[in-house]
Amino acid sequence: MSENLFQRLQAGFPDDRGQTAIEQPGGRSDSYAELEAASGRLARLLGTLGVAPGDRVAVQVEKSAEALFLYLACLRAGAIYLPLNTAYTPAEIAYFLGDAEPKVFVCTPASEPALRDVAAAAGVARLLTLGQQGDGSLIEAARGLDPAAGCVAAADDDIAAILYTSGTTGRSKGAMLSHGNLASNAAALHRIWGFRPGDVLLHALPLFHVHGLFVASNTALLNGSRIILLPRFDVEEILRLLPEATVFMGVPTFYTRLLAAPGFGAGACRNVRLFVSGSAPLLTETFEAFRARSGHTILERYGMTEAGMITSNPLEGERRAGTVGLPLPEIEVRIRAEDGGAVPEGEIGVLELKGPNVFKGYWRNPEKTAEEFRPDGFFVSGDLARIDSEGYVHIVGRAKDLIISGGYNVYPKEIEQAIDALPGVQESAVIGLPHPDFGEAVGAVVIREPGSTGPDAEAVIAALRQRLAGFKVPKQVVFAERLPRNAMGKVQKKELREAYKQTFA
Ligand code: MLC
Ligand code: AMP
Repeated sequence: MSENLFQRLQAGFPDDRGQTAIEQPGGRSDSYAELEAASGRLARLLGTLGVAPGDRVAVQVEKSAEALFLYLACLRAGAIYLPLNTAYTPAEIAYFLGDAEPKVFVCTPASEPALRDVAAAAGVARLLTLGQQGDGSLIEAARGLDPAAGCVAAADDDIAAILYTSGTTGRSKGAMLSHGNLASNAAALHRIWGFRPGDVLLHALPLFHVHGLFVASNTALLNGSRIILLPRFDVEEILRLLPEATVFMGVPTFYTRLLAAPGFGAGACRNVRLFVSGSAPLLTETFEAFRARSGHTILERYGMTEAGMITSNPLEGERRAGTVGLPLPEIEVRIRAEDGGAVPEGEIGVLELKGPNVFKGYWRNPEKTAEEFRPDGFFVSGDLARIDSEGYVHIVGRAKDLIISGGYNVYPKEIEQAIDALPGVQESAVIGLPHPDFGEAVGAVVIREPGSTGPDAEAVIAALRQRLAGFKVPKQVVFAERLPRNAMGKVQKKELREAYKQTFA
């Protein structure tokens, strides 16, 4: 069946459209009727701005009901939604706008002065603003427009969203996700996680990544659920609101922070039926401490931007610590050597996958797309894994040089390039180090040019802050005489990780 994702979600909206769709604690609640009307007005607005199907709409805004309505409006208009992390600096935004060439860019009223020239330089036709309280020129411009906007037809392969994901070369690539990709993944999760009438989602994830936007929001909307939308993860707010929820999703940092809160226990979880974790490895000790403290077994799943969700521990049946469970329906996974060759059963190799969830390629980058697919259509994840005799997938590491800090991906190459460009620096190596809060944190080992006395650690950090999102900036910068290399001249990051592993202990 080929249908716009919005229509497929709509099929799950409650018959009584007066029921709550989005509740913002301390703010407004919007019913499903209001969600349809608000996204309709915004879809109309996109039309009046000349946005045609296939045009990109880039968005860097704080989390709000309106941000979700804008996403839905893009679906309805056939536009390609392009969400951007609020932590990105104007220098980073310049790259995304230049690469994606959106017709419209929506930013916050506060960031507009800094982004006006960036948008103009990228040739963006219209710059609009959206504040966290629904303020700004976007909603103003949509006021009074006809809410009955309808929904353009979309084929399964039509692109619904582009999500940028960094690469090992240091340049971000836009992963193109189609209506069919997102619809199939939402339907699969809805089914395997047993979504049912009355489910309430407590939503504390950002809306600009797969986890918060597609896994959490699409699945809950498809269920016609009430979504309690928090602007960010805040332990006190979670403890206050968790008793109203039946489903909660988070990155492992959410769970370690909950465990660190004295007020957290079975009482707070009394109505929750499902805790989901993903985006980074959940430590077995966290899994077990959570079970002991709350009586709940966290369900860990595994996914990535290019493919949405790939595997999940079962809802019924054993949820195994240290595993990411079994492939979702219609998704095939296999383990291969890095060169694509066979690997004996049960051994470690690179996880490859195929299914209706797998993206349509990188935006305007057919070479990179071709590199990451096997001739028989399997996508190479870059994650090292093994599949045990009962089919459970264990993610044991990464073939790609990637750090995952608090659920955000950081590609060392990008940070190394920024450090190496600083005066007085000869070279650097950026590594992920164990961190009690973020799981992994970014650390940098810097080699100064011979005879150079600067920069010092503070200067490196200050310089990087100007250019890079805060979560990418190293939490620790150390200096060394040289980097360890193998006979081929390749920096031995494993050795560095070993040497500095106690940094954040
Ligand atoms: C914030 N900071 C981080 C950070 N988040 N540093 C390292 N890693 C992180 N993840 C830094 C900021 O730059 C700032 O530094 C300081 O911490 C405080 O910022 P904050 O915004 O107030 O932090 P906080 O609200 O505590 O955020 C932490 C967090 C957040 C864990 C709640 O990072 C988060 O929501 N993470 C979830 C990411 C996510 O959704 N991932 C899904 C990707 S999808 P300074 O120095 O400037 O003060 C995907 C596919 C899949 O991976 O399988 O799901
Ligand atoms: P992203 O590019 O942000 O979509 O991040 C995807 C990456 O996150 C995957 O390739 C994995 O390396 C990692 N990831 C996601 N879920 C898990 C998990 N449950 N366990 C371990 N790694 C995970």
